[in-house]
Amino acid sequence: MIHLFYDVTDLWLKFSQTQLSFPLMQLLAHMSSLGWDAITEMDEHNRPIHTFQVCNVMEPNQNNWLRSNWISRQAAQKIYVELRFTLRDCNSIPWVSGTCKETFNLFYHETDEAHSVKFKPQQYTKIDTIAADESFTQMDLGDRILKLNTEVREVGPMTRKGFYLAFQDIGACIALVSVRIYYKKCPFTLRNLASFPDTVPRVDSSSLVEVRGACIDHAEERDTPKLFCGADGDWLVPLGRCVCSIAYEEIDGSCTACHPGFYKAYAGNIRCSKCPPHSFSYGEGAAICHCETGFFRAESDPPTMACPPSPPRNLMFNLNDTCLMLEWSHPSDTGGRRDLTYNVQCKRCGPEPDQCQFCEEELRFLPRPLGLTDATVTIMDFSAHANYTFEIESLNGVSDISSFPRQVAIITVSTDQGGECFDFYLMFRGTCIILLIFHSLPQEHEQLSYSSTRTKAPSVIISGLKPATWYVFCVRTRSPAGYSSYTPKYEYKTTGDCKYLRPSTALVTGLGYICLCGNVLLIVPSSLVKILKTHSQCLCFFPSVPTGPFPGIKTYVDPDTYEDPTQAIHEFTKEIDPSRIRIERVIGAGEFGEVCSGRLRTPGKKEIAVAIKTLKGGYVERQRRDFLREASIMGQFDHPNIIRLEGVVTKSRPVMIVVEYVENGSLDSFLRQHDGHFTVIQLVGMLRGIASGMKYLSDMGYVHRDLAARNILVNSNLVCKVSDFGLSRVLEDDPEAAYTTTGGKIPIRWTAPEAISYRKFSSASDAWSYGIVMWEVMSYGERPYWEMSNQDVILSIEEGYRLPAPMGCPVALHQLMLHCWQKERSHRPKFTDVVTFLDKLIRNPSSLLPLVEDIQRYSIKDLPESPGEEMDYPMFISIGDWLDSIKMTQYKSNFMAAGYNTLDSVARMNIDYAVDPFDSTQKQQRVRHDITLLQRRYWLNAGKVEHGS
Ligand code: ACK
Repeated sequence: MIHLFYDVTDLWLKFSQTQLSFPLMQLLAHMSSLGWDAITEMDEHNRPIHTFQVCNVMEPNQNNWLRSNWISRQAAQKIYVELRFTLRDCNSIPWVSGTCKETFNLFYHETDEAHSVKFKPQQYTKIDTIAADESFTQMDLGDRILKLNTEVREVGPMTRKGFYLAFQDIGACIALVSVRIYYKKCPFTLRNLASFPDTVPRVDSSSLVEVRGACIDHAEERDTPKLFCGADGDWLVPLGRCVCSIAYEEIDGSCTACHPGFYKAYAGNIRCSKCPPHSFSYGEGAAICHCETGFFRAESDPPTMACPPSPPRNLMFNLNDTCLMLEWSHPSDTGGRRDLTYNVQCKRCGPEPDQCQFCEEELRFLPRPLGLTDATVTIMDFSAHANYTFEIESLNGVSDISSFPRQVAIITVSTDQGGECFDFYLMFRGTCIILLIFHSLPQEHEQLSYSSTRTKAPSVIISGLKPATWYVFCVRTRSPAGYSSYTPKYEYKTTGDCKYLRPSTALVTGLGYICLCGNVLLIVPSSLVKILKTHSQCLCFFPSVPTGPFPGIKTYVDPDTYEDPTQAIHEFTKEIDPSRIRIERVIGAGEFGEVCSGRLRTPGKKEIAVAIKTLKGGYVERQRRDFLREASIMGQFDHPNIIRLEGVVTKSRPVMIVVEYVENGSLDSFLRQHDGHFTVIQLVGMLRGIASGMKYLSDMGYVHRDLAARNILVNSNLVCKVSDFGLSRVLEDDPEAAYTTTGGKIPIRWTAPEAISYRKFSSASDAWSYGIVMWEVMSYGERPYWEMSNQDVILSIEEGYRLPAPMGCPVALHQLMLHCWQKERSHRPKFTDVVTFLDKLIRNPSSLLPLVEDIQRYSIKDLPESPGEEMDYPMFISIGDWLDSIKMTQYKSNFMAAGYNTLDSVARMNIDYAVDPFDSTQKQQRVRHDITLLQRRYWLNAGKVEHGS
C-alpha cells in the first residue's frame, strides 16, 4: 500500500518527512473560511489530537467545505480514501430537529496541476455520502469517550496527474480526525532468483498484470521468470526461474561464488562441488578445478572428472588360433580412465631391423588400424615373403598430454606365401607358409610353421607329408557372409612310414572324411570314400564329434562380416512397398526414431497389425547401417518366441523396419501394470517361452548380450518374444548400460561377471541374464538389486551374494535362478535344459507349490529329534523327493499304496490317510504340517487360476 496522504494527526507533527502528503497548514488556511475549524483537542490519555471540526447544527441550509491541497496521483490508477471521524448524535442535542444532520459528503476533482483559482464546488464529483456507524452524545463527551468511525472509499480509474478531495458538511457536528489516501501495488520482490519491480495492479480487479522478472546478479534465465500482480497488491502464480551461473551457487536466495576448493561447472540449481580427486581451485568462484602436477585430464573430459594419473599401462597381448586375427588383453592399468583405445601400426621390415617401412596402407585392417575400442583386429592382404611387425599401442584421453612413456606391445609375423580367399583354410605343421613369432612365447614355438591352402571342391589333397610328424589343421569356410570361425585344431601324427594317421584328439570337421593315401592327406566327401577305401594304400575315417553349434540348424551370420552391409540387408530381409503400410499411431520412441503401430497389407493375405520402427531424417550413413543391422539380424530368425521381421523399407524415406505387433508391449512395464495378476503357472509359461526363444538363438550361435525384461515383448496371449537385436554388438543405446572398467558399456545388473570384467559374452552369459529375467518376472517387474549402485552389485556378486527369491516364488524357480547365476559359466544350465526343466514344472504344477518363504519359515531344526539340522529343500517333483527331503522316506509305500503318487493328489487328500492318527510324535506332526501347507498353497493357487482365467 502506498500512502498519498497520511493521518491528519500525525501530519501535524511529521508532514515534513512524509513525501506523499499534502501541506495541511495550507489546507487549514485555505478552507477555514468555509465553515470548518482546525482544532486541537486532548484525547482520553491527554494527548493532543488535531482535527477539523464543523458543528453548525442550529442553523438551516449549511454548506461548509473543507478541501485538501492538490495531491499527485503518482502511479495510482485507483485510490483509496480512509476517513476517521466522530459525529454527534442529533437526538442528543436539544432543539435542533430539522437542522441537525448526521452525514457529510465526500467529493473529488481531477486536474493535471494545482489550481491557482478560487475553489469551485460545482467542479467536484461526489464520491459518496458518509454516515457514521456510531455517533456520540453529551454523555460520551462528559466521559471523554471518543466514538471514532472509520470509512474507506475507492475512487478510480484516475486519469489526470493529480486530484483534490473535498468534504461538504450540510449541518452535522463532525470532527475529522484523519484522512489516509493510498493506492495499492505489488511491491518490489525477489522470487526464484529474479527481481520483480513495483507494479500497480489493473483497475479491473479480475485481470492480472503479467510481470517479467530480471535475473539477479550471477544468475541466468532457465524459463522466463514471471509473476502476476493481483488487484490487492499480491504477487501470484510464479512461473519460470533463474539459476545461478557457472561458479556460483544459491545461498539464501542469492548467487554466491564457490569457495576455494570447490567448483561449479554448469549453470543450474546445484551446489558447488568439492574439487574431484587430484585437482584444486585456489580462488573464489571456480568453474573448474585444475589438475595437480603429474595428474591429467583430457581436453574432452568433463570437468567433473577426477584427474587420473596416467595413460594405460601394462598392455599384454596374446594370439588367437588364427594367424590373421590379433587379439590382446586390455592393459592391467587403464590409467584410471574409461576412454581406452588402441592403435595398430604396421611396419614391413627387411632383413636388417632398420630396413622398415610403414605398411598400414598395404594391408586391410578390420575394423580399422587406429582408434580401436575392442582389443582385437583382423588383418588381411599380406604379401608373400615378407616380415611384418605390428605395434599395438594403448591410449587414453591423457596419453597426448602426459609425459608417461607410450605403452606398446610388438608382434612380428613372417609370411612365405600369402593367400586371400579360401573355401577351406588348412594350417598344418611341416610346410612353412606363415610363421608367427610371438616375443613372449618360449623359444620352441618360434619353430612352428603354418601353411594354408584353399579349394572350391569339398575335398583337398595335401601332399608331401613327412613320416612321424604331427600335423595340426583347422578348417574354415567362406560364404557370401564372410568367413566362418575356424574349427578347433585337429592334431594327427603320421606313422614312421607315413601309412597311418593317429588322431591325437577325437575332434572333427563334419566337412568330410579324412583319408591318408600314401603320404597324401585327403579331405573328401563320403561319395569318394568308397572308391578310396578300395585302394589298399588309403586309410579313411570320419571325424566323430560334430562341430558347429548343432547339426541341422541354421547358423547365425553376423551382418558385420559383410563388407557391404546392404548385401546383408538384401539377403536377410524383404523390401516392403511403403504403400502397403498404414501408420496409425506413435507407440514409443526408439533409439533411431519413433516406433509406431499400424497395419500391413500383403496381396492375397489378411492385413496384419505391425510395429514400425522409423529412422528419423537427417541420419548419417552409419546410423542407417546400425538401424538396419537389427533387421538383418532379426530376418535370420524364425521362431514363435522371437519377434518376427515382416520386412524393411529402404528404397524410400523414411527408412523403416516393420515387425509383428505385440499387443502388450515390453514385459517389464506390462508386469508392473499387472502386479500380482497372474498365476504361477502363467508366469512360468512366459518364462518357458523366453527360454525357448533363447534356446533357438543359442542353437543358432547368436549371443544376445542384452537379455532383460525390458527387451521382451508380450502379446495378448501372454506369449513372450525376445526382441532388441540391434544392441548385441554395441550396448550404447540401452539406458541400463553403464561403462565398465574395461571401457565397454554393459547393463551391469543383467550381465554375467565374466562379461562385465573381460567382455566374455556367450550363451552362458545369456543364461545368467535369463536368471535375472526370471527374477524380474517372478517379482512383477521389480528392479534387480533394487537401488543398489552398479558398483555395489558387482562387489556383492563377487562376494557370492545372489538375489533372494521374490515374494511368492516357488523354490524350484529360485533354484533355477541360482543355477543360472553360477560363477563358473560352464556350470550354468543350457537353454535346452531350462526349457526341459520348465516343461516339467508346467506338467507337474504341484512342484511349484513349495514357496521359498514357507521353507525359510519352517526348518527341520525346529524338530527336537534333529537339532540344528538345516533343511535344504530340493525341488519337489515327486512324492518320493518330497518325503526324502523331510526324512520320511519310510512313508513312501503308504502314499503309493493309497494311490497318492503326485503332490497334486496329496494336496487333495484326507490328511489321516497319510499319518497314523494315533501317532503324535513330532515327525508325524511334521508330515501333517507339510500336507496342510501343501493343501493351503494348492487351493490358494487353484483359486487364483479360476479367478485369473
Ligand atoms: O513398453 P512399450 O509399450 O513396448 O514401449 C516400447 C516402445 O515401443 C519403444 O520401443 C514398443 N514396441 C516396440 N516394438 C513393439 C512391437 N513389435 N509391438 C508393440 N510394441 C512395440 C515398446
